[in-house]
Amino acid sequence: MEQKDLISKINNLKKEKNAIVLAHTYQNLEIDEIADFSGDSLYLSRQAAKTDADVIVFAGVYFMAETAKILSPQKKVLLPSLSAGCDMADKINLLQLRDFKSKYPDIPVVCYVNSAAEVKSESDICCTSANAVNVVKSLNSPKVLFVPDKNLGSYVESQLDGVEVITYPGYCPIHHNITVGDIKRQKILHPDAGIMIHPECTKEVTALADFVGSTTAIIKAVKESSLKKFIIVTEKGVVDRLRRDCQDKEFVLINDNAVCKSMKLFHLEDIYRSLLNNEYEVNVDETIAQKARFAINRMINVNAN
Ligand code: CIZ
Ligand code: SF4
Repeated sequence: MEQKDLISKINNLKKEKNAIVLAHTYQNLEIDEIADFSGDSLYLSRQAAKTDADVIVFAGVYFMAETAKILSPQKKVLLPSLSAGCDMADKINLLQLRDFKSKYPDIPVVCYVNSAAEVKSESDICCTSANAVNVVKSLNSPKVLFVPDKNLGSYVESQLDGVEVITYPGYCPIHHNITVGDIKRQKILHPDAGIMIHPECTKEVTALADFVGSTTAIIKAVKESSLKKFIIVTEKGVVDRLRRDCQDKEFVLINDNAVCKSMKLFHLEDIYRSLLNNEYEVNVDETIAQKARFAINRMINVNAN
């Protein structure tokens, strides 16, 4: 089927089923053609919470679809493939969280949204990379536990005076495997480029940044900058969108491995099939959902302040 026919079939099905498509910034660019909302996980969770659609197709990874379901329990939430997992979220389960908490009793737990629903359900508050510093600050606690991303946790600590962030040893392999050598090599090749780094990278890497921020913050900073060239140190989807939206500027992806396979699973055909056959419905046990909803809503309220 030609792309334009596929797009029109998807749009018809969306109308027929009162469905919306949410697309994460790391998705294949073609998904934006039919997405109602495209952006980072914080933005998409806000859209999931306030939509009056009956069906949400999540073009993202499993924890994002779970978060949408938690926020909109009466809606049908579809993920076009159940293999779209997140290696970072898989680094901690409920038992590991309980074990971590038992070593540091009475310290609030901040849980990066890149985690399973049951991990969120036993955390005090969630955060995303866009609001992690504000979320930790909002707790007014001299110590916090931060799961599962040790890199984001240590970045947050570096941004706050007098707060100890005790991190769980998880990480995103895509970001964690980017090295100081990668940055130095690209800097030699592109000495005039701004270096824009995601805080899921190690602290040795973020130390070399001109700017550190979430995907949305990086995109905004690039658009506002007078520089013409940037080395982008996060997942490839960000570079794809910047090349599409800022054609007067030049973008270098840090290396060819900065590609999240789970995020690239979906093409327009998959969105069509998902809508047509209601594949695959994501559900969260209501007892877990209720507790996780509290942690997610608490985050959403912090960021709205
Ligand atoms: O929060 C998100 O959407 C992710 C996974 C990255 C970012 O910085 O936006
Ligand atoms: Fe998870 Fe990393 Fe992929 Fe993001 S880029 S979805 S953190 S594995």
